[in-house]
Amino acid sequence: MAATWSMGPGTLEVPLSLFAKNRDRLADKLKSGQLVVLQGGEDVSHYDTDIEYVFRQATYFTWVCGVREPGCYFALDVSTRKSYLFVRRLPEDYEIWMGKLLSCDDFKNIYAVDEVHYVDELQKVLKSLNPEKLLTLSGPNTDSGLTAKEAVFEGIDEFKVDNETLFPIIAELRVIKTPEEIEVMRYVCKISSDAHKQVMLYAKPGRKEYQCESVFLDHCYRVGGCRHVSYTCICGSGDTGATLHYGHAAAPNTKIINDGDMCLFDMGGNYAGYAADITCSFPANGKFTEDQKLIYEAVLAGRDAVIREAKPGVLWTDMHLAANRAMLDHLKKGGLLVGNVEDMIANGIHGILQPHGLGHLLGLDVHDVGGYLPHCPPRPSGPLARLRTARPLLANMTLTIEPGCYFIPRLLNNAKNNPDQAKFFNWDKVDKFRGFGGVRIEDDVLITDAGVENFTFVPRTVAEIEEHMANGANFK
Ligand SMILES: [Mn+2]
Repeated sequence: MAATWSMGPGTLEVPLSLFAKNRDRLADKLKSGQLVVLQGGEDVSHYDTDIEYVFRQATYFTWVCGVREPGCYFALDVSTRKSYLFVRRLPEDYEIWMGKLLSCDDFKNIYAVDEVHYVDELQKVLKSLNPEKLLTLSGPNTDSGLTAKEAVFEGIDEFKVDNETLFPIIAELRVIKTPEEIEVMRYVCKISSDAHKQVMLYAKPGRKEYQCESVFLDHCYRVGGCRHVSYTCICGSGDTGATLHYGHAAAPNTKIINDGDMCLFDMGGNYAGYAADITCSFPANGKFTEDQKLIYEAVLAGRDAVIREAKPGVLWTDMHLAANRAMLDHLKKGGLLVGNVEDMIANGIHGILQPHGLGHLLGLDVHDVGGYLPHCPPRPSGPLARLRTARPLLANMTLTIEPGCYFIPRLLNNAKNNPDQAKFFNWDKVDKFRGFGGVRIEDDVLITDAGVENFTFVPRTVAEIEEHMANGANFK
């Protein structure tokens, strides 16, 4: 029986017990007589053509069984703890175009589940297990507002179906990572860190942003076996660094990097479904100006405050404010802001300079699930409403810490026209930063009993970045 999955020599061997443990944790929370049924993702065509997107599995499905192909169902019988995978019954032709047809026994070995049947046997097999109830998955993703796709199959109306019980339980289990999951996260963050370091050595004035993106993709895939990145790469430089979701189809990282630009590169690999999400900001020419140093170190002060203070029991909303305070204080000392930092916060100055939240849960989804489950603090109103969670931290959560400072023309203009906000800015200085873009520092961390374990290994201080870009020093 295959005990692991990997992308070959030199890449991480992921034990299939990772998924078995997730199933055990789930069964522990459920009752005898309940039968969990999940439907995996389907192939998606490019519009009306016969070309398909490279398949990516639904993340709840990955969590429970790690199955990497489309068109499957999965069932977990809570009474016996037995796992059932249902795969497509493929035509003989498949073998001509796609490779050897695998038997159910082959799949059993590949995914280490108890039984494998074809999807057309699903209703019959589930019936034979005589469950009191089927538990299907339905619930809101609080980042996207979309709903998890509930399992449906022919003959499901012959069962008693409960689509409410499963979602909050499985989402909460996903928030707390097991040692096996943490090992995968460490790996994908290390690969992504190394890829960022390669990008920093490659980037220079005259190169295009997308060429830097390409170096990142190459390292993650060629060295780390990451076939996917976790989200569209954001490769801003100079003023494009102030566009928070730069890199999309209408702004595809095409600017030429100029001497004097700050680069803001937000990119993360994906391995075995698990996501990294790392941002590095650095001067394109390898040497910080005084202005760049001021903004960079203000953001770094925010990052450092959270790394210092984060631990189980601490509220994420408080961490957000701690980062904001440290940043505003640094900018005040640098002469960009004037007045009392608490007054600045009361008047929303932090939301002008950093319109996004401090960070988010991280896992199989880059914005991972569980931010606002029914038992958690609700989404705050006002300036903290953009936070993707307001939860107290728990040991074995994985999150990003990503404070930033941006000079976004529209927000600066709003502040200038608002007397309650305008008074906190030294406009003679601040106006000179229009076109600067922004700085974000994003680390991926594990909350431990003692505090924080940082999975991110990139040059972070001004001295480390300059040293790395000058000499390629290898930060471990
Ligand atoms: Mn992020």
